[in-house]
Amino acid sequence: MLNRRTLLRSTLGLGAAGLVSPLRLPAFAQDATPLAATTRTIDVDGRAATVFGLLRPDGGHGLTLDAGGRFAVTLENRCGEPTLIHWHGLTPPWDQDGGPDTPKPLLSPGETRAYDFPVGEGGTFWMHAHTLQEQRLLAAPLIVRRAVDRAADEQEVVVLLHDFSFSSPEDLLADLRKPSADGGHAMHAMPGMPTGGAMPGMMNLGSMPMAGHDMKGMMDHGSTPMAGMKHDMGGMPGMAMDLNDIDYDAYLANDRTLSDPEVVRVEKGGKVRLRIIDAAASTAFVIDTGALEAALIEVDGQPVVPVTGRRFGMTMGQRIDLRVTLPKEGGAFPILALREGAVERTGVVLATAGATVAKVAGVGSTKAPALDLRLERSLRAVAPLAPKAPDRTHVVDLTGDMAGYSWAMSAESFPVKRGERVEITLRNHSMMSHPMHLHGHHFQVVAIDGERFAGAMRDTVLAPPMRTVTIAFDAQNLGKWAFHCHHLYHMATGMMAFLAYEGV
Ligand SMILES: [Cu+2]
Repeated sequence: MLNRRTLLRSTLGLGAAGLVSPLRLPAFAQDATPLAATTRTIDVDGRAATVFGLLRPDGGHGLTLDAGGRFAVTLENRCGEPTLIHWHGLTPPWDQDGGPDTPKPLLSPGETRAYDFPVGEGGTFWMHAHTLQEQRLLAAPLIVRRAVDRAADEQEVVVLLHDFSFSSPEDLLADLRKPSADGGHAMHAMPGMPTGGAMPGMMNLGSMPMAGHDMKGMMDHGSTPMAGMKHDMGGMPGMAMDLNDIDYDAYLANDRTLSDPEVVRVEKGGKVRLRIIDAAASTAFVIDTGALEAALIEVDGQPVVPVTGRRFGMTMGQRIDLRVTLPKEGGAFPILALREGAVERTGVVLATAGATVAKVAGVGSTKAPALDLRLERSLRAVAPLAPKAPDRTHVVDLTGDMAGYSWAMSAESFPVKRGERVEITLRNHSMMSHPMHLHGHHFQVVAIDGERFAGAMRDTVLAPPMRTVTIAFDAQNLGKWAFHCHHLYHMATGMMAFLAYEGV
């Protein structure tokens, strides 16, 4: 375990060049929580892996803060290479947001930077490097607890999900960009689907092969049946979406696989609030609560009218808060995260005292469904935006070229002015889903395929293939904010833009 003394001592070991002692930080930082971006070793199915992490002096991973208070943190770079951390879902002043050079530069090895801003209203957030280092697990929970959470008679369990590879992210990206023998991108995870020449370009929908896929089965999600709604993919017969670009070596829940999962001790008849974070670089999951019925109470740290079910999709960057009640007789209850469209899975086990914890295999017998918008369509914000006509609208076209593995948004910069109600319509013209994240703001989902409704407040929304999602927000946080796909390799190959305030 690292304590503050060892942290400081090893900082000194890095030499004086990058040293910034906490004593030289501004006065407000004196009582700040020190956080170190550093390396650590984890065990992945019996094999040691050196990964990054974000450790407090007590050895804990990530941060837990009180709503309404301050985000007073000093971030020290002990990674041995330049890095910076983004506070995903918080709404700080722009210069403390943590994207590289937007506007602050990366931290050099050994450098420390102080942060201080109002942490906001609470919820499940997270923090991560806005670089390829995210793939190397430079991510951690950032939990902001409300007074009502602290007073609640329920146990909180945080679950951070990852996709893990022993290969470097640079190698994974080079592999994605490598043309296959017939000029197309090698598609790893669509068995039964022709690769390369059969899919000459993401936009060429007319040539999309059927490939024997039962899309109805794939989309049969299990949660929140919406009687009377038209089928999610009803307008697109014969289209096949591309789900997973990378076959990972492991899928992790709190750094562990199902060969040795975290077993959380819970009380018979007790209430548990699961704060689940999809911190994976390029993997969406379907959360499966198994024998326990769950109530979805928040998405992206924002309360929603509760939706009950046992399966809830979540894409990269998103968080879901689920409330479950353990049966009075107790037992062991796996909470699984199923890899979208695939058999792999990870998870934790909730177990009461004395319960037998049965082994759960790391692969299931059937593929998990693909994420769709049925759950999104059913969500209603507890605190929606006040109704208002937009002062400004943007249409953002999301496109990709699978052959060269490059992705794009229709402009690099989307202007707004402070005080405006802004609506942005995301039109996905590609055959991959894009989790679109806007920094510095909470937005509301206000339409799907042009059909308006008062949906969830969020900071990351899924735009599935050939679908249109409209978000709205009040522009009140000056800056030039990153606005991008949260698929790490889509972002790295072009799906990155900015929301640019006039005068910044
Ligand atoms: Cu994307």
